[in-house]
Amino acid sequence: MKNYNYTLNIFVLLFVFMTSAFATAQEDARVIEIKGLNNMTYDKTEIVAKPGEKITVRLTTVTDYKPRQMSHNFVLLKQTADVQSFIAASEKAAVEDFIAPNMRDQVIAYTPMASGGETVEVTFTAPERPSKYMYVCTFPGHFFAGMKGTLTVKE
Ligand SMILES: [Cu+2]
Repeated sequence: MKNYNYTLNIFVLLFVFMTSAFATAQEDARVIEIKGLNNMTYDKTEIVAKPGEKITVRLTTVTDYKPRQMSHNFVLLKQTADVQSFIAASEKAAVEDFIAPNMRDQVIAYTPMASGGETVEVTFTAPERPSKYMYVCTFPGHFFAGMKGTLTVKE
């Protein structure tokens, strides 16, 4: 019985530690909710952040189509990114969840693909440099259908 209690205490301590660590990580990031829609757009195409602000983007895909027909992600690009090349390569990278492996250095942050009813998220630090940064969906055809938006960093 003594051993049992000891083990239980360890688990309780571990649980408390993990949940508090998780809560802290979530609390200091501002959550932006975005929906990926059936018509290949985001319902939010403008995000404004302070330099260095911690942001969580939470993307939910709203569609009745099958995952292979309609999924969305959120990919925030660096200003130096070659957008056309990145999109072209990533659309072909289905096995890598549509992020071209050799072009990850062009990305600030990205979520996995979310199919209908799924929610995915990514937490990142906004760039320090005030400017505009593009975010895109790399599911084939979606960028050219207009699935993009702008993160504006300003004081
Ligand atoms: Cu999409």
